[in-house]
Amino acid sequence: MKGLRIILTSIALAMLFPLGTSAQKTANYDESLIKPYSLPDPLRMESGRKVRSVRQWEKKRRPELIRLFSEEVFGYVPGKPEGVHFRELTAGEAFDGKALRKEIAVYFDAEETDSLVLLLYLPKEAKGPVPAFLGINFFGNYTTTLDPEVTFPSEAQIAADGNGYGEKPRGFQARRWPYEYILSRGYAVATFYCGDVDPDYDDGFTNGVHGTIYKAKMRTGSSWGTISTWAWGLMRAMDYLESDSSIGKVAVIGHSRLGKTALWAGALDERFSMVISNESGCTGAALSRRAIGETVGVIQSKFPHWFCRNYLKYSDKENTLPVDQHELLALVAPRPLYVASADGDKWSDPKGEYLSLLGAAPVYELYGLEALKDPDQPRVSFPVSAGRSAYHLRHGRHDIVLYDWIQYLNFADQFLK
Ligand code: GTR
Repeated sequence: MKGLRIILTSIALAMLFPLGTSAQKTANYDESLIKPYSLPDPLRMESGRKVRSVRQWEKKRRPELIRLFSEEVFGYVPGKPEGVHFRELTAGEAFDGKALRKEIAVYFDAEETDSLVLLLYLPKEAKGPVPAFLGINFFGNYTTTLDPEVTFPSEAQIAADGNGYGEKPRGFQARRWPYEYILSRGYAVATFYCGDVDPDYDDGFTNGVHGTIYKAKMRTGSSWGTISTWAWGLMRAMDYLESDSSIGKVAVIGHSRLGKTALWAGALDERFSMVISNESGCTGAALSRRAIGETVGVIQSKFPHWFCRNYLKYSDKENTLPVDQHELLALVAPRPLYVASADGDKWSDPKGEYLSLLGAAPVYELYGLEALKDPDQPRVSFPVSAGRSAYHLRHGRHDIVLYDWIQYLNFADQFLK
């Protein structure tokens, strides 16, 4: 069955990307080859009417943009299922007694058919609620730290995943999660494995919560792809965090595909007090209409399951998109938003990520807030911020490193404490 689905998907993709389209071409990094484009105005309704007040934005344009991103890009995200509940699985001290560690099962239904496991570290000396960062990890909670007490996946979890869960060594991506430093700055950190919600491969829409909780049979043009599913997982993790009296304001953060996810979750769910995109690139922070580095066509030739099917219409036709990614960023307003790029990560189009942030400025300004306006991209290692928007271009490759976290913490100090 799975084999047949893969063959059918390959045939469908071959029809959508015949030889010579962008799926086969090498990426363009040449700015001079960008075709002229004009960005949709975040403050102009589909009807052509201009948005003139915060009320019009919140009541009309914001919901309209959420509908457009749901319908044409990511697929509709369902609300909170009735039976969501939590259970603490483990609790203890970590990092030489400086932190408390908890592992919490977030069950998606009353019957406990499926769940995600949230790994949460809290500074031990904290008095009162502490602000927290919430982000998904790529390979499992146990790969984010060398803390030996973090539970290794069970045989059943490994089998249900079917995507190499458990193969990476403990602490494999610990460098990306500088827990002790984040805790020392007075923040809690929470993370869960993306595959707990939806394993990251195209299985024809049956694995993850699509199959277990939603019993999906048919995938329509606007059915939720994997990024929407991960964003839904972030909201379920948030359901837990808001129930925990030791947690204050929460920033949602993500790197790369999980940065696209953080933006989409942050756009949809205003319980996230701050949103951070680390090198989210194509269909994350980067403007699609620049079609430079990874494009809408290229990304879907490799990861068709991330998006809704309607998005395929826009492969190599970015100018026909009813939205562009600056409008995804604008959906975060008036909350603090941080976008970061790396100079060696041309695939993510660093300049397009910065221009996108500028494109979101009119919505921040509608709220009477200052926003980044300088048309020149900031230099490497010179973080900039204005009002509630911030940006940096880090030196180095596609990654999330301590330098990035330091900037996020400095920015968060202004808003979350
Ligand atoms: C790449 C993909 C990017 C980015 C990245 C990642 O292969 O082309 O869009 O999401 O993966 O998630 O690391």
